[in-house]
Amino acid sequence: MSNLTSLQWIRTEYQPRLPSILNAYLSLVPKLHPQLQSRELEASLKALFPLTQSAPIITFEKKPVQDHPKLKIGVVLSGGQAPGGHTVIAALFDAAKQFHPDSELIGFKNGPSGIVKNAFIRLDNEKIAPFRNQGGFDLLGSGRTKIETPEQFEAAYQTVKSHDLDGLVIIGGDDSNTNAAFLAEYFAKKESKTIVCGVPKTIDGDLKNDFIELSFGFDTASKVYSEIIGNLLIDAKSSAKYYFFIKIMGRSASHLALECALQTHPNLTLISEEIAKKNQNLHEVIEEIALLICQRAEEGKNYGGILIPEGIIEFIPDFKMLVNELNLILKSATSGGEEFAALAEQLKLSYLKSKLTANSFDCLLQFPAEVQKQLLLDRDPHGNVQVSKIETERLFISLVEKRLSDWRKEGKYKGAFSPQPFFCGYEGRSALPTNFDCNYCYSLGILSALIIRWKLNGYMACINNLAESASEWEILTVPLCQMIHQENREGKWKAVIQKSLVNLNDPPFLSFDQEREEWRLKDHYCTPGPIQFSGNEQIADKPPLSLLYMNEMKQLQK
Ligand code: FBP
Repeated sequence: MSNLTSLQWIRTEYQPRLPSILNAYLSLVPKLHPQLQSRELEASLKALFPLTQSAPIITFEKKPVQDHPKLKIGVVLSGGQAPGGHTVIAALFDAAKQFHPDSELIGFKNGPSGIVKNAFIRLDNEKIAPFRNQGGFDLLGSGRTKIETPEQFEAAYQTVKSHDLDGLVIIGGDDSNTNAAFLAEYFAKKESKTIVCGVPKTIDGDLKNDFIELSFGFDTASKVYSEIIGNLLIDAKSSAKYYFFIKIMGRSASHLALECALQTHPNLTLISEEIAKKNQNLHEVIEEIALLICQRAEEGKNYGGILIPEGIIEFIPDFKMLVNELNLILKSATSGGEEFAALAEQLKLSYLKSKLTANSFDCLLQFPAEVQKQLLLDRDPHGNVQVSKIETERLFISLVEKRLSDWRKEGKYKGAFSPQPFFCGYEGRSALPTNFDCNYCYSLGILSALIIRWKLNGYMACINNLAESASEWEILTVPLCQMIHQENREGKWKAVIQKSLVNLNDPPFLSFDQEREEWRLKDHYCTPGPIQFSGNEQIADKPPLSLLYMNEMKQLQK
């Protein structure tokens, strides 16, 4: 018996819209991009990518093509879920079969570790059909293993060789695509026939650069969160007694929080990148929230909504310092004698007092016991704190409560404060993808198949002009190493694809900045409502506002 609901079934039948140029993709052949040229890499990057460094930026043109070869393609879903991953896979399958009916697609299971361990499933129409345009990554599973050691690279090579793959498609974020660039170089060195192609995925929206306008999944996640936030804001106004402290997912960058703010107009939205720029410490951030609550109370409004980006703790200087110091202490404790882990609970704080700087220890002491525990326990495989597990919304509530109670004693605050924490997180990553994400992902899947068909090793599939309707979208493929730069991570230089943070000079932030004063005391709440899949195209196919604002700027610059 099927587990699909009626809506899910209907979505499996959705026919994604394609950029006009992709309608005839069987007659497309690569050509040098007429305007964009690869930049010359700096010496240290040239040394890392001797074989793939000078690849040009490519687009496609229509030309008669006699026939196409049979293709064997491997695909992997890497990192956090993002709505649309299954649609990329469905498109890859459809295009490979269109190129040649005997083409094959295999899926590596549970992320990049599936490539290393050669854990895979064969994908056919029957397996893919119920996953068309569905959320989540459950067709293959996902994982965060990085292919880093020489043994892992060799194992990956042996895997693709054993399957005689023409191409390997890595659907992932900045780290996974950095990995894809290195795998492409490794396979080239081995003179492997397998070419590697990247697809830009992450709800966080931070895989963005001169060539990538947006990663897939951002649109759906922001719409899922905006629906919830809009509802909460109207609830706050209706009962007039709650303050919702809403944490918005996004490991580092605040793109999702900013998009949701533009969609719903909460009373206050913290933007991590702005906090870092102003060098605001935790005390100042808490003061800003408490002041808002105080001013609203003076107008008789003891309710409201505040958005907090998930990654904020890494942008508030004193908080960041504490987290960095804890990361170092806990890392050495686990790789060394597991000193810290072995300590009895009641001794842990005094141990930390002896190791942390005085400022960091004071910072830790301000936090509720539960948040202290979260900061101390959970580390990701790279030894860093897992920001999605820190309940910043509760932490902020508790610190704001303290500040308001001090002000109450001083006679500065007379309101009622009844806070409610809320986390907009995992539910956004596996929702049914919007039409925008379905159209975008199907186009990305077809472009990836073209990249493999024409043996373009080490390329990222890029679709641009996304603010316009799908038929107007443009396609190009860019060498992954063009997106890589050297970054200082914990004192060591690493070649990585840069995470794109919110740019405070770009139109999405500027228009938020222009309007936010109005949203503080007056209630300009908006309810975007649930995602629409049909009906008025202005609603059902609407791209994210951030994209529309960026596009307005580009149009003006033309
Ligand atoms: P990706 O960058 O891999 O797409 O993942 C993003 C994300 O959803 C973040 O927003 C969040 O902080 C993190 O994953 C949560 O990771 P986990 O699934 O390991 O809890």
